[in-house]
Amino acid sequence: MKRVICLLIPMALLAAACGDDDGGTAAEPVACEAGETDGNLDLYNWSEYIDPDLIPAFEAEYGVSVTETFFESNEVMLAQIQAGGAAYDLIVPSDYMVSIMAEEGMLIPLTKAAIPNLANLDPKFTGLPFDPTGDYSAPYQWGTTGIGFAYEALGEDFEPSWAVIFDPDPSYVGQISMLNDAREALGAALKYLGYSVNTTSEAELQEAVDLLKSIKPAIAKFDSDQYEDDLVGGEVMIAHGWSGDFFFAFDDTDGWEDFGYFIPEEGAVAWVDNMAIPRTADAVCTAHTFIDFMLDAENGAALTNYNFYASPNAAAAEFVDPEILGDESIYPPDDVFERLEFIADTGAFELKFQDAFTDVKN
Ligand code: SPD
Repeated sequence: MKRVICLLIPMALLAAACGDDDGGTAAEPVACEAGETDGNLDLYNWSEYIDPDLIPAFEAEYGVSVTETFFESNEVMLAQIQAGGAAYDLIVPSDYMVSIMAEEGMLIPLTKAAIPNLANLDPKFTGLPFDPTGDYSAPYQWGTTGIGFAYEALGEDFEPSWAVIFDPDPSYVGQISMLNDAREALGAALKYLGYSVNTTSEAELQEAVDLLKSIKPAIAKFDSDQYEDDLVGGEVMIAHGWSGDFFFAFDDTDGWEDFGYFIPEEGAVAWVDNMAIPRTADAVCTAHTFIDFMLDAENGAALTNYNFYASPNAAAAEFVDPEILGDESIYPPDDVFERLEFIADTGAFELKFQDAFTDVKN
């Protein structure tokens, strides 16, 4: 059975879990200069994550074209990069996935001299544990994972708890969606149970599996792609998902009065998505130039003003819509931030998370 499951999982996760945990051979840095381009850019990103005006602006400024392809989970992206089909030049992995890919030698070290706008980063977003030297990645956006809801389901006065999902009211049973993402869905269950999202205890993980299985009849679907549209479209009443995706959908449909988002009181996941260059990239210098372009103060602000995720770019703050900057659901205050946990690379235990989630869904 283990062997079958191993075959369904990206090789980098297997490397640790199935015995080869030595990591891959490190990729060599490429000599690029600031503003240099060496071909068109193939960008592999999460969907609805970039202000569409920024792509033509980059193309016009640098005389290259950008092709965007989308992924909906870190593991899908990892598997695609390993399959080696398209040679993506720039990817946007989350924190723990940067660590996994760097460890496996899948990322080209950044030539920092080609990215002068790294200086714009908020120091809080440099030296992060998943890439302590910043050699492999540059932060793109950050946010939280919580619960989007229809006021029709929860009313105005409710307990902001994961119980909304794990002990659901019969009135909205069957109208709940959860992220189709092992670390996030199990992470939510672990938080509700009072455990770390980065547990490496098989017993705790099993409790999370049992909990998710017990509420499966209440779950309409596991989905990471259109849950926010399902919420504002009335297909579900409660959705587990990423902060900015909800706000984007509320804004898009004028739904601010009917829908809301909260970070559960038991604690939740915070994450940072990052720009990184896979070792299979063709246009490595263009990728560096694109990273620099995205770290420009006004371009960084345009991102946040478009996708409602928080910016790691300190210089961008003056150009971010003050309403967004002051919104505590987007920029959580310190007391909320203290309850958040970043997903970390659990090494050999990653495979157990993937197996456990397969078990939940089957
Ligand atoms: N629509 C863009 C969503 C980006 C979400 N990335 C979050 C990953 C957290 N593990």
